Amino acid sequence: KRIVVATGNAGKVREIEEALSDLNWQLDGMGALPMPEETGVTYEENAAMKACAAAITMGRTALADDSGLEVEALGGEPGVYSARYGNRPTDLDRNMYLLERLRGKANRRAKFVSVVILAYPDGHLESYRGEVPGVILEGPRGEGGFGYDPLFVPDGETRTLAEMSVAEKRAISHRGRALAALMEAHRGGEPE
Ligand code: ITT
Repeated sequence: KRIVVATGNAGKVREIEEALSDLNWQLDGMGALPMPEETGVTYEENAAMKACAAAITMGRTALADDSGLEVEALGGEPGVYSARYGNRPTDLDRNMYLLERLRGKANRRAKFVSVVILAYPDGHLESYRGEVPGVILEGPRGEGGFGYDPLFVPDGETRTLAEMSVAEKRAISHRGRALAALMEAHRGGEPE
């Protein structure tokens, strides 16, 4: 009934709290808990490392998300390296870098991927994955969301993820889908 949300990303916290609000779980932040270095080469590895580190340190069930943007014309980059793409320090710098890398490329197709892992204190893990396909614009639109949201229009939509409310983004996004699968698995149940 109480879980630690193991992320230092305020945008993720907002989306996770909104998505899981129907579950009867108390979601706690990490406080000053340091996050492990993300040395994995898959979302699953990195999400498991973050969730396990928090579960072990806090002695409680922990939830972590590892996610990224995979751009076709860039061979799937930045993928698991999305948070530090081009060594650029801010979301804005990384968005500009992505636009530079895509300049002149006709294929603007991309997808977001999210892997959400619940780690229990006994070492048991549950893993959920969600994806959303779409296209990268030539410039940013919208003030909401975080990361690459201002550049990304999901298939079937006209607005970027940054032009949507948290609830609208949740209904179609990679993280929303992963969290919906988690909710489905826990309907009526408790995490510990
Ligand atoms: P934590 O590890 O503390 O959770 P982080 O931001 O470092 O936070 P990741 O390592 O999973 O998280 O990196 C994911 C990056 O991918 C994130 O920083 C964004 O640049 C991008 N990203 C992931 N989900 C996104 C979303 O919903 N909208 C926009 N960009 C997203």
